[in-house]
Amino acid sequence: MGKPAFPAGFLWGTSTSAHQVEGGNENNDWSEWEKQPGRIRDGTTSAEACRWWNGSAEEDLATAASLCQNAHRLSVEWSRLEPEPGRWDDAAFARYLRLLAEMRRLGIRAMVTLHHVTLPRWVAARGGWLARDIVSLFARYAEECIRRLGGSVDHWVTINEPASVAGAAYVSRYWPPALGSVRAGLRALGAMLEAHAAAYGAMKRVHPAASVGIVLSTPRFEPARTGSRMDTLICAAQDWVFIGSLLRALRTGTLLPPLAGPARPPGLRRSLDFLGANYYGQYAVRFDPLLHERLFGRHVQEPTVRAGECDWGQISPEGLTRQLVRLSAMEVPLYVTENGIHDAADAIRPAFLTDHVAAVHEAIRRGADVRGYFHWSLLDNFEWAEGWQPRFGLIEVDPVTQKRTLRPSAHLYARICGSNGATASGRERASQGSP
Ligand code: IFM
Repeated sequence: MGKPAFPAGFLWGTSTSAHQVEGGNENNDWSEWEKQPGRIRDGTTSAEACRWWNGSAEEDLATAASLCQNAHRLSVEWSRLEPEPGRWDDAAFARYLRLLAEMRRLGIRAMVTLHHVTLPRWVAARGGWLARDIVSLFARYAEECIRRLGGSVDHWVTINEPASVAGAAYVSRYWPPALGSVRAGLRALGAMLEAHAAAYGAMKRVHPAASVGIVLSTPRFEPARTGSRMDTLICAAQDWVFIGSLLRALRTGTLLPPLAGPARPPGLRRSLDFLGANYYGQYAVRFDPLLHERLFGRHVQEPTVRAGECDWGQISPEGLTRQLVRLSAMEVPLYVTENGIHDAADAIRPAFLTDHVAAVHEAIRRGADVRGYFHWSLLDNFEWAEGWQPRFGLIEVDPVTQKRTLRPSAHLYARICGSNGATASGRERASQGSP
């Protein structure tokens, strides 16, 4: 291993989300959806997931601690905490408090996300992110969470990947409510930004010193053909809708087209104590006049990170460096809140991991204020419409027997975490069987 290279206090962890790992979530918008034929590619459901709700969370996080991780990003499930409008479930809050206390005991810092894909059934029935009162409902939920859990949480994320949710659930029909409407998607995205701002304000009124941010999906978009003006134009348009317009809105407080909603949502400007970036890869964008629902751009990169129809892009650590350097213009601390690859055999992951950690280091060297790296994921889990087929875990999980098996990358990552990010040498990567 090389010499430790990251700033003191750097967070080294992994990410999960409630519905993907808890099991037994029967009161949100995925509960019925995932049981409908054809919704989940491999026919599986979240079912017991990784049994985190029933005690396995503590065991898995103890494993994470033994692997030198000092942080974990998890989400709380709104449908458990507020199963009916305005009714808070004390037992559910107590369950999360127990988990957070155990994390503290294990020396694991907590980053907690309030909304990670799922909505309570009753919110979905009102229209989800298109509901008339969604902004105040979300702010009320955020306020209750910080009141009850605030003392145990280091960093709060309001919303995970708003543009992915708007795209998959409102523009396309891949996730519920499957509206298939560009207009609905843009309204939903605007509402999520408004809700983020309202939640930020509500949380800061309760705990002014709380660290509150948002997590964006930040793939890199590149024109497929260098020199093609149309590819370049469409690529810039996709980047604007997916990332650029959100960054602009968060920095200036103004929603510019095509985002829909009030021009200046109250409290949006500077509603960030940090920014989280989820990064999986890079898309090569090629102009296609027939693909209007994808802004006339087809993604034509080599399918290095694909499962079924879902493509996480082409592996590009350099893309991560460039995105982090770009995000530093936001002038808030940055966290890589997700980065990973589905690779059941763990053949590609070792090199992926070390190359992306090196890419984060390079971003820091170029001036980006990156304070942590969270690998997606600690363990295999329910990958939404792709079911259990994509295996993102450092720990392999058999969803039937619940048996855990550490993949070689879990040990490799432990060495990275334990040495505060010393870059793995080429020899080590070779011994992990990676290219
Ligand atoms: O599993 C998801 C996660 O819920 C959100 N970000 C991308 C991951 C991998 O697809």
